[in-house]
Amino acid sequence: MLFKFSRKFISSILPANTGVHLSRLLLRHFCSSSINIMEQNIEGFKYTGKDWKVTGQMKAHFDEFGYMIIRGLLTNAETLKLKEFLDKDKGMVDYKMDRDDGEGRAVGITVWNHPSDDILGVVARTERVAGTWEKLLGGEVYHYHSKLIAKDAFTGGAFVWHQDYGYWYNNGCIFPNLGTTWTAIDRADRKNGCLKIIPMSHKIGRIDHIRVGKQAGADTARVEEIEKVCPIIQPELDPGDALFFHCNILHRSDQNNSPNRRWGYLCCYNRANNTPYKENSPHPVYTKLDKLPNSAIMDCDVTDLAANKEVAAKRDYYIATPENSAYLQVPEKME
Ligand SMILES: O=C(O)CCC(=O)C(=O)O
Repeated sequence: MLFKFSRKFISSILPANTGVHLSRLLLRHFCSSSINIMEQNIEGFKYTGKDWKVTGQMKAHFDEFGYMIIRGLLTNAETLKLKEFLDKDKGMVDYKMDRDDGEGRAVGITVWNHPSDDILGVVARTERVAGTWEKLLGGEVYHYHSKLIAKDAFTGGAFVWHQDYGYWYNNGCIFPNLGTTWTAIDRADRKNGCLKIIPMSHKIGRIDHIRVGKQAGADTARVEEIEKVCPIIQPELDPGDALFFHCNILHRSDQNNSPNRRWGYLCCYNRANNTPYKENSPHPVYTKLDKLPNSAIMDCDVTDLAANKEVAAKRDYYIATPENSAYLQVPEKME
C-alpha cells in the first residue's frame, strides 16, 4: 500500500522508473526507521559504579536489538575474586555435565537453581544484575537458574544456533519474559569461541527447535534465511564485561581451538508473573529474590564451600540425565 502510493506519487513528478527505485528506498527507510533513530551500540555501555542505573538509552537499545553489552560490569577486583572462588569451587566439577557438541567435542555445563550466599549467588542477586533485569523486563524478576559454561583450551565444544526460549517454552514459561546475563570470567574472543548473536532476532518470535547434530537448535533452514537479513555480531568480552540478552535472541558459539580457556558465568531471570505452569519443570517456580546492594560482592566472605555445606546445599544443583534433559540428549523430534 505504502509502496504503491509512493510509487504513484513519485512517478508523477519524476522520470519513468525513478519512482520505483525511490519508493523502494522510502519503504526501506520506513521499515528500518527504528534503526535510523537508534544506532546499534556494539562497543557497549560502561558500568558506572555507585550511580549505576539503566538509562532510557540502554532500555531502548535492549528493546530494539534484544541485547546490551555492559563493559566492566564487574570491576577487576570483583572479577578476580569471582575467578579465584570458581577455580576452587568443587561443585563446578562435581555437578558438571559434558554436553556433546556433535562435532567430537564437549562443553562443560554446571547448572544450579538458586543463588546462595557465596560470591556466585551474590553476583546474581545484586542490583546491577538482577535490578537491571527488572528494568529491562519491566517488573519484578526472580532467579531462574545460573550456570558455568566451561570451554577449556583446545577442547571446548560448540553451541548451535538457538534461542533460550526454544527450551524454556517447553519448561512451561508462557511469555518470553526471560533473559540472561553472560559475564566473562576469562577473555572471550573469536579464537576461543565467544558468543555470536543475531541482533533483533528477539523480534522474530520463537522459532521451532529441532535436533541439530546432537543438540537442540533453532530450525537451520530458517536461521539461514534470518542470517541473510539480520547481520551477526560477535562481541568480544574482557573478564568482567557482560552481555545481557533477551531469551529469544538467536545465539551460538564455536569450538575453542585456542590455548586460552573461555569460561562464562550465566545468570538467567524470569519475570515473577511468568512462573512455569508445568509441575516437573527443571527450573524453579517463582521464588522471591532477595536483592543485594552492589557493594555485596566485595563484602562477601564465603570463601570456602567445603567448610560451608549449608551455603552449598542452597544452590540446588540441576542434575540432568539423558532421560530428563535436552542438555544431554535431544529427542528425534522436539515437543
Ligand atoms: O557460552 C556459550 O558459549 C553458549 C551458552 C549458551 O548458549 C546457553 O547456555 O544457552
